[in-house]
Amino acid sequence: MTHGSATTHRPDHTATAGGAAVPQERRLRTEIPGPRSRALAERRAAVVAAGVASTLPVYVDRAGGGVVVDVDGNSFIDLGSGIAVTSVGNAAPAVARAVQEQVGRFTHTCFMVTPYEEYVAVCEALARLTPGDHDKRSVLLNSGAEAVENAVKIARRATGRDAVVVLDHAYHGRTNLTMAMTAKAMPYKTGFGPFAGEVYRVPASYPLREPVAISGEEAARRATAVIEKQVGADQVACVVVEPIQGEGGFVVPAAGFLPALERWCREHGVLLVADEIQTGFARTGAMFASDHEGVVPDLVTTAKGIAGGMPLAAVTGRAELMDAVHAGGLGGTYGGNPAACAAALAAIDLYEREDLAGAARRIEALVVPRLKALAERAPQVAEVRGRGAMLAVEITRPGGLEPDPAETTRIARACAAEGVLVLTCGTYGNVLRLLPPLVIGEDLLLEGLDVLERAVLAGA
Ligand code: PLZ
Repeated sequence: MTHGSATTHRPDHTATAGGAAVPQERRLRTEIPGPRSRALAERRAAVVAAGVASTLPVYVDRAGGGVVVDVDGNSFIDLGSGIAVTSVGNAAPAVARAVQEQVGRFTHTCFMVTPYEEYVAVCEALARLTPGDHDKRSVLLNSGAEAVENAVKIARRATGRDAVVVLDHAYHGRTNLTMAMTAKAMPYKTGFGPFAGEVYRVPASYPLREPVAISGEEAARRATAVIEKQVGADQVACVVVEPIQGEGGFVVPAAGFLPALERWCREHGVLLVADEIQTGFARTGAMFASDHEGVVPDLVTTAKGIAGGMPLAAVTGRAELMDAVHAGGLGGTYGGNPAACAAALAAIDLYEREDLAGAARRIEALVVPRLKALAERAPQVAEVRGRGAMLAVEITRPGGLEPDPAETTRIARACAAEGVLVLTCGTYGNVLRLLPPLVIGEDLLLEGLDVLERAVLAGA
């Protein structure tokens, strides 16, 4: 079965991986997973820890543009981008070239030992692109969780306060502090405690699941009232929010929720930390999701899309807060690794020069009407939501709000069997999320939607 996808937004980005062309097509050559992937699964079972799970156990040979090709020659339409990472396309030629050039000069010195320009240049780009035109400073790290940990360190040092406030449905990582900040027990926390202290959870804004519709301002008041009663505003170092909740279900808060939280934080000397690790870098149709409502966080955490697939993360914030930390208080052996920085500079150049935020908005304009029409025909689709190329459908038992994770998994598996990679998420495991590379060809994207539609309707 071969479906060519001739038209792409940017054929330039979809053409190569490791120097060879990756045809932009959905192509199934074997059963899924195929024999080579099954053989690798056997080797894996003998040596890889069982706690590391894979959504779609096909082993990857190459990837580029909007497709992932496995070792059996099957080519999948990629609607996941490795969880919102390869937004500029997988192995984007400009990113691959920048990394190759960099690792040929030096692979590592440790910025804390002998510094280099690439780290500085990434911090310059972050100062320019993150919300707000105040003076900013950044620290570079390796993973999203590490960025969140460091944002909390900085917030505590800068305010002299201990308490950290997070929301229901939040996801912030898998390290000890970020597990405490993450809401969902299974699979992230169960059996892994005791957790870090001084982390307090308050209600989020989840419009579909409000018993009675409330405004964003009311939802923010509900949250801040809990903080004031149960924690004390003057004890709080920071409130950490994902502007659109990611792993928790692509939950877009009611309009006004984030600005109201921002105002409350300012009034009480509490830092607002926007965790833009999943939403950042053009994904939602703006450079950062905070931009949609003009929210200017004190600290922003970024990772994922920042470096086109290389491991890099950052905390960027107001100069006076960032610089409240003593010299030597922030760092790590690999933070801001030169190859990752070179990748980030190439990826950031693509976001800006190719207007990938505009590409994300075009994806939204293409996909949302299709999903809304699907919702009319499929009673298990309770809601279509999201922004830009961060879109989702929530799946419930028809006629109500009871989550249906089994139906959600069925749909994702049916898509995979037809050559389309779709991820799930949600506190209740009942959300299908679409995170296509922003450079995906339009034909390929529409073909992916056709497959998704058929998979949903098969259960309607
Ligand atoms: N904050 C908002 O989305 C990572 C997690 C996948 P790391 N999300 C994908 C999984 O099951 O581990 C994420 C995020 C937000 C923080 C993180 C953590 O980023 O780079 O995975 O540490």
